[in-house]
Amino acid sequence: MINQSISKIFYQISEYYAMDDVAFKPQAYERAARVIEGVEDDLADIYEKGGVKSLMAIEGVGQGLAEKIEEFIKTGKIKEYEKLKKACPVDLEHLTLVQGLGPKSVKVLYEKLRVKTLQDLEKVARAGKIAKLPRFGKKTQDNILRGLEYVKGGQGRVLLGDILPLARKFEARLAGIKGVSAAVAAGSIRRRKETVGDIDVLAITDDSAKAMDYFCNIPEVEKILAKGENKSSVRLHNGLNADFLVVPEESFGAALQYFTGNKDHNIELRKIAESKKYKLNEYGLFHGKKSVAGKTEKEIYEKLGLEYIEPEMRENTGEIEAAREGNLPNLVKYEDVKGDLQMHSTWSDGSFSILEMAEAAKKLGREYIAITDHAGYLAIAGGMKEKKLLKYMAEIEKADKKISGIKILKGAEVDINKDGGLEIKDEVLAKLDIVLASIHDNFKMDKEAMTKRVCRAMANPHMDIWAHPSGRVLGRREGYEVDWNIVFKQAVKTGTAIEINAYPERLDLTWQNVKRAIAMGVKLSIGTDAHDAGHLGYLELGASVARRGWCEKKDIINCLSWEDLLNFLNK
Ligand code: DGT
Ligand code: CA
Ligand code: CA
Ligand code: ZN
Repeated sequence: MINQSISKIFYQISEYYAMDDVAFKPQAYERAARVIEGVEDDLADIYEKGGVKSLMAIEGVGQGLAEKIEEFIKTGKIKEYEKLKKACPVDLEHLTLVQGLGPKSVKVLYEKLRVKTLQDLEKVARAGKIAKLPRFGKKTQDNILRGLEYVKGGQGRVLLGDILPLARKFEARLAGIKGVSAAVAAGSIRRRKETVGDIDVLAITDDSAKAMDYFCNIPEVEKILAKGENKSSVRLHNGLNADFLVVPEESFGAALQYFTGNKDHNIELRKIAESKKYKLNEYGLFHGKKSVAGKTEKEIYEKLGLEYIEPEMRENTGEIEAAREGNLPNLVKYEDVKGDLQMHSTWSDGSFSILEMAEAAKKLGREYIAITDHAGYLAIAGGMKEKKLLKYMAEIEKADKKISGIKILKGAEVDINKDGGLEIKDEVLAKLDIVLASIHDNFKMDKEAMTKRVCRAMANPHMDIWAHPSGRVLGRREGYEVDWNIVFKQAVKTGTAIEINAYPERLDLTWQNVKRAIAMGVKLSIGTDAHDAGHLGYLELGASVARRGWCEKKDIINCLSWEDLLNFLNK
């Protein structure tokens, strides 16, 4: 599959042109890079079947870009990229991961200090050399050092959204092998943690050797690290390790429990077992030598005097106590989420038309969606002002009339300005069905000022949802600081919902804050923030954050019926 390589190169070309403020090209390359990331078929196959023309059928790919793709397929290189890279030979892919380091700063750091890699960057920052550069200063240097720590901390982990499809592929393929009666990806994937360190797959089979051979030879494997009778470890081409374990049927529940974790949850369970004179391990729950449970997780929890705890909640943050007291929440189910409340179209920085997004959402079974293109000053993202916004609303109404079986809300994602004002006039906001508001600039305000900014925005009666609340981007930046207590109180008081952004690198509100928010009575909303029809499937990632944060149906406005949702929005 060459799509990923081409997408990466296009992103970098985009950044190279952004270094020099070239017009249009950065946006064109970035958009194509994003679309290509989501294309399911191999570009090489598409090209083989229909040549440059068929590549041009891809959204955002015109003749020029299609020819670049052709060049890569034929020669393994793109000359334009090689030229740019030669002029500024830096590790753009990783350097731009550091918060606050845009392409332009990367260029200056290369020209003045010869910074090419993350290691170089760390060296000059620690030596205090960045602080001495004009327009950088000590504060920027400190920020770069903090950003570096964050990037390093995330290295070796991948986003759940990137790995879940692969984990499911493994499960399905293994389940199709003769003799295999169950195959489940356990570990952090089963708990739906936002980032994943490795893939842990368990299976029951009556032919262990066959399953092991199969697993060690799947096309994704780069190298076999260890191969045994019941356990193997491999390294995948994507850099992750995968562990594969075969367990007997009577121990499956115990193994699944053990390898789902997390570790702290397991340690607590083991303590409870000991207090009841049992012994708990990956083979079962034992009384002396006698197994008293092990086939299913349920019977293990039961024997320990606990209600069954869903995997997403197993983080040792109070779930065991709640299970003992019969106080677990009635956790929201994935299928309870009826609609998607944030997505973008070609009216701002999305890749698909309003109708195309609606059709794709309908195919996925959504009952309603909100189209929420950027409005305000975010020019890079095609932010609309009032006049265009009115035309856009008419277009949504048209699409809504045209399509049946799914309802479309007229929405917008409006910029919150530095003072907490919304960047669109109230009289126009009043015409929208749903108003999301979010922070896209001035991230580095101090906590108090940021808290005031958000509270003031929420006080605007037109604002329905605060979108991607902390602004965190996994592996890139931690998110800004607000006083969550104050903000949650204000959300309740003003009836503003807070978003769980389902985009794989955001998953923000974080599950930890979800838990605090709903305990205070805050209502939450889930939005995929899709910029491409291929992103609409992320909704389940948002639901997984809700489940990790102990949400019930009543906490999530996407679980409301269409009528009740309208009532909520009209309040
Ligand atoms: P990851 O892979 O870093 O995203 O996180 P996990 O949770 O998948 O961790 P991993 O793959 O190291 O181990 C899988 C599970 O195995 C883990 O969630 C709990 C269990 N486990 C691993 N090491 C220990 C241990 O030392 N004690 C106990 N009780 N359980 C362990
Ligand atoms: Ca793992
Ligand atoms: Ca593991
Ligand atoms: Zn946004």
